[in-house]
Order: sequence, then C-alpha cells, then structure tokens
Amino acid sequence: MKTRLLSRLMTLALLCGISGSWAQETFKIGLILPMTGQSASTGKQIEAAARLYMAQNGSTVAGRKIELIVKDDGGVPDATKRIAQELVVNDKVGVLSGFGLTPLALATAPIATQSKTPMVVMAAATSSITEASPFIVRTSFTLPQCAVAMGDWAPKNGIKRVVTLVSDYGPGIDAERYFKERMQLNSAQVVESLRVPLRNPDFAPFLQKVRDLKPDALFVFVPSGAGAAVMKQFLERGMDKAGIKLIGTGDLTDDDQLNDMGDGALGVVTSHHYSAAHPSALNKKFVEAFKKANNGLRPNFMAVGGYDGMRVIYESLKNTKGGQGGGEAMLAAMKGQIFESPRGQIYIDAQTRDVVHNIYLRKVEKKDGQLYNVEFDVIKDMKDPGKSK
Ligand code: VNL
Repeated sequence: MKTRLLSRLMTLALLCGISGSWAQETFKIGLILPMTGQSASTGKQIEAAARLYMAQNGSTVAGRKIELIVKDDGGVPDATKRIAQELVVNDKVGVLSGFGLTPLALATAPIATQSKTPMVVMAAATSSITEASPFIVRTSFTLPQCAVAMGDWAPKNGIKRVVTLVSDYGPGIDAERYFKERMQLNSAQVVESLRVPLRNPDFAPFLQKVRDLKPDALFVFVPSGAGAAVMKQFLERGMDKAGIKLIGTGDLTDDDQLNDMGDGALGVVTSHHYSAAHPSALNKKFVEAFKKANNGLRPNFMAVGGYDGMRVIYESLKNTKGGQGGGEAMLAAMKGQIFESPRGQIYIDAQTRDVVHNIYLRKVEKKDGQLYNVEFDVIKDMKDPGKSK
C-alpha cells in the first residue's frame, strides 16, 4: 500500500518535472535551403525572410524559445534528405521547412511521414508535392495556379499561337500542361512545347527554334534565378523586334533580378501570386523592413513563402500551447489558417494542405526609375487547379 502511494507520488513528480521543463525547452525549426549552387538566391531570400519574421514577432512563442537551424543542401535531393533525417533524429526539430526545389521536397516527404513531423514547403511549387506526405503544408504557390491564369489572359488579348519553353522537371511540366489545356479551352493553340534542362541550360538553340516558328508569344517557366538569362537571350536575338511577345509565370520576372534586366523587360506580362509592388499597406511595410534588414535587397516571392511559412509555424505553436500533442497536433493547427500575407489574403486549405491565394496579372513597368511587376488584374482565392484531377 505504502509503496503504491510512493510510486504514485513519484509518477506525479516526474510528470510535473516533465511539463515544467517542457515549457522551457527550445522549439527547433529546421530550415533546409539551397544556400549555394544555382538556386542560392532562393535560399538567401527565404532565410532573410524567416529571420525578419522572428525579429518582428519575437523568438519566444507560447513560452518556448525558438531556435532556427538553417542548413544548406546545395540544391541536391540526397543532401536534403540526409539533412532532414539528422535534424529529426539528432536535433529533434519540431518542424522541417524550406525546400527550394521540387526534387528536394519530394526526397524529404517520406521522412516527414515516418517521423510525423510537419513539413512546411516555402518554395517548391509542383502541384503534386502536397500529396507526397500528409504532413506537408505549403505556403509558396503552384504552377497550375499561374499557368491557368495566363491561359485565360493571353487569348483574350490577341495571343492565339504560342510556343512554350519550360525547365524540364516538375514545375515546368505542370506549367506547360495547364497553360496548354487552358489555351485550347479558349480556342487558342500551343504550336510547340520546348523543354530545357534544369541544370546549366543554354537557351540559344531553343530560342532560334521559336524565332523560326514565329508565334504571337513565347510562354516561359524557369525557376527563380534563371529568368535574367532567358530575358537577355530573348532580347539579344531580337525576338521582341520580330514581333514575338514574351509572357510567362512570374518566376520569369522575379523581383530578385528584375531591376537588373534593363528596359528590354518593359511590358512583359506574367501571372503570379506576389509582386514587391503589391499595393497593400502590409506589403509596403514588409518590403521596407526586408530591404532595411538586407542592404536594400528587394524581397521576391520566395521571401514571402518563407515569411508566411514562419507565420504558419508560429500560430500553430500558439494554438497548441507550445507544441503540445506533437507533430500531429501542430499539423492540425496549421490546416485552415487564414491571414493577410504581403501577397494579399491567403489560407491553407484544410483538405489539401495547399495554399489558396490571389493570382495577379502584372506588367513590367518603371516606377521611380525602377522596374516592377505592376498588378493590373486579379483572380481571387484560387485553389490549386491540379488538385481536382
Ligand atoms: C520551383 C518552382 C522552384 C518555382 C523555383 O525556383 C520556382 C520548384 C527555385 O518547384 O522546383 O521559381
């Protein structure tokens, strides 16, 4: 009898001890990004945005100190996967986040599933990613969202014959397919679909082919960081003078590079979820604070995916009183979040765990001597068109 009481008391003491230390224990967020290699700008933008979010919102949430662990995967899927494993097993992170490219997110998905760790995808944008693990939540965007918007806009604006040029992997193939389907639906055509390699692409031979085909427009998807090279070669070959318009998803006129592309970029129309010129009070504050903290660097859509991803993690921690209930409880608290982002209103669809937001049509214009994607039309609250197939 006595020993029973004693053991009960001991259990109670142990429980109190655990919950006492629980509140003080740091909550670790693993942020895996390409900080080197072809997609280094994506890593830089997202890390800067995550740090800005923490500076603005404090580094203690629901009584837990937040530790951000940033790791460079160099854009190599095997590295992403290995780092994720180490972060889960050794560092005991509560959330995995980042994922600059689709293959990096796909390689890590099984680890999120096995360890029941929420995985916040802040950059990668192939439609199917969220289906690779029930623990994935996305704050970036999807290519079908942008491609469908452009497939509606172009035919209405006299663009009936188009050649597509995309990077030959997940997001490019999504962009190509959804743009083409939408064009056909609108009685317009894609006369040729060209795919360029993701690594070290040479656009020249492809652009020569486009010139010969003489379409009304060339539709382009290349990942963030590659747009300036396409723009340069497009202009060097005098494609614009030959009457071929340049259109695409907003990755092409990426805010990270746009201002250095020169006046040749003026007039290019793209569809995307974020422009640094988005005219909301919240965005103006965001852009200003981001520039101030990063030597004048303009935030791009990657930064916004990272910033919003941190918001989703912070709110989930608040709503679970510091992550009580573990990964599954935190995941549940991420689903259905609705809030104002620098891009406009967004929400995380509770069923698909994917982002729902506005897609804007934008045209490159000069404002105060700088090039910007100026929004002129909007499709509100667009879900990922890839999810209904
Ligand atoms: C992806 C999609 C990457 C869009 C991007 O930039 C981008 C991807 C690095 O899913 O791999 O702009």
